[in-house]
Amino acid sequence: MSEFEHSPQRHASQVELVSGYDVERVRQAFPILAQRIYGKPLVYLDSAATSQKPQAVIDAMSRFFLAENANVHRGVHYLSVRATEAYEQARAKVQGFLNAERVEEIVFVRGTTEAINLVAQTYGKVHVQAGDEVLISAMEHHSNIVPWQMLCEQSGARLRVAPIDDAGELLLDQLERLIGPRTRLVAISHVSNVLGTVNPIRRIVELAHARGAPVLVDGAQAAPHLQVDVRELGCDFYALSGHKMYGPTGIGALYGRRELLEAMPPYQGGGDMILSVSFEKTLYNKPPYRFEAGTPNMAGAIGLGAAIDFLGELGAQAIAAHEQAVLAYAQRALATVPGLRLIGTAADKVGVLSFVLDDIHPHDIGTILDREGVAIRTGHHCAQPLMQRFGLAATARASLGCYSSERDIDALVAGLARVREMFR
Ligand code: C6P
Repeated sequence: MSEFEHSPQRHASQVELVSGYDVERVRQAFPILAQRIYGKPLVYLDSAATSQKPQAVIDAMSRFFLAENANVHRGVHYLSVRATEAYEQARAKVQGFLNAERVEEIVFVRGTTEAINLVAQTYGKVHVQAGDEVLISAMEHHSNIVPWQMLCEQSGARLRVAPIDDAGELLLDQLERLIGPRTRLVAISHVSNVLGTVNPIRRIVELAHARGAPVLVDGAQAAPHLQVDVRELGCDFYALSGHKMYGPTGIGALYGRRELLEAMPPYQGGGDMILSVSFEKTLYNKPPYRFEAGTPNMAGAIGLGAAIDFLGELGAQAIAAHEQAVLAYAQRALATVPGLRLIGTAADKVGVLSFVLDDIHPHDIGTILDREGVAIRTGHHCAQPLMQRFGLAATARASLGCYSSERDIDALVAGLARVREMFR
């Protein structure tokens, strides 16, 4: 037992009883988790930065390179046709995952960052003029701030910011007041990467649509944890990253409502985004190809498709129930650590636990935990304005995935005891 009240034994196996979810079996699907770090079992609590990859995703990608690799949409030969089918099948899997109405509404991109930049530089360029406004929130990741700042600088528009309270919840009445006749777009995270807060997207969409403003949702941190249904949310754009949802890096998706995508100019110029090119005039391809210039990340898309299959096999609800149980266990356990303050205590949140511990620098916490085999992220988490809102330069952040267990939390709490010992 650690120096704290927290007793690992007392809570053991509660999670399994709550959700009937076999986390040990889930862990076996992730070969990387079996290794030891500095002679200690790896405790991976950094899934919000990037998730680990199940064998099924690794296999799907190597199968592609071993047996299917060829350029897509370009060749008449067997492999090219096969690669094209696999790539387009992956698009259909993303469509199913998001419950989008049409497969043409899914654009493959590098990740959430590129998806948001794409919307800012296409939809935004057309619709946002001098004097207009783009509304974001105080809890956004830099990826959902900087592209809008750039657009505002280019267009002379104004960036407005909806505030949050001390728990890390959006102040909806203030957000509502900030949506005015000049609001051309509301861009908001579904889930905060620092606080774990789940934002009430449906309600925000209602408020924005009532004033004629479309809504882009940054779904980077929601897609791995929640059942996402873009039609139920009613949003106009939804961005996600493959690597945070057990897929590979370098691939992500932008959902855009068909009418909006069809009216948007291209993002980048090059191969595959055209119907015809002459030196006098180029005719652009239809969505989604209009937005996918150049040879795409084919293996990445196929890996993302395999990740979606993996998530589907586990079941979004089962994953959410499991992660909520581990989150509750972690909240109880961390409450026993003297001097620890959680940042982000929203009623509706996912398994992201940001904290500060006395006046110990988060980097020191991260470094000491690392030697115990415990991987967390420390720093500003690419959300500097949010850090400023809480008067902090940095936090330590432990984040959960479908493979996280009570044992990981026990190791974290034991590691924090070690941190405190070293700073006594
Ligand atoms: N957050 C984190 O440790 P990319 O890098 O494009 O895959 O995702 C960007 C991004 C956008 N929005 C949110 C809410 C995010 O959390 C992230 C990535 C990681 O929190 C890396 S900074």
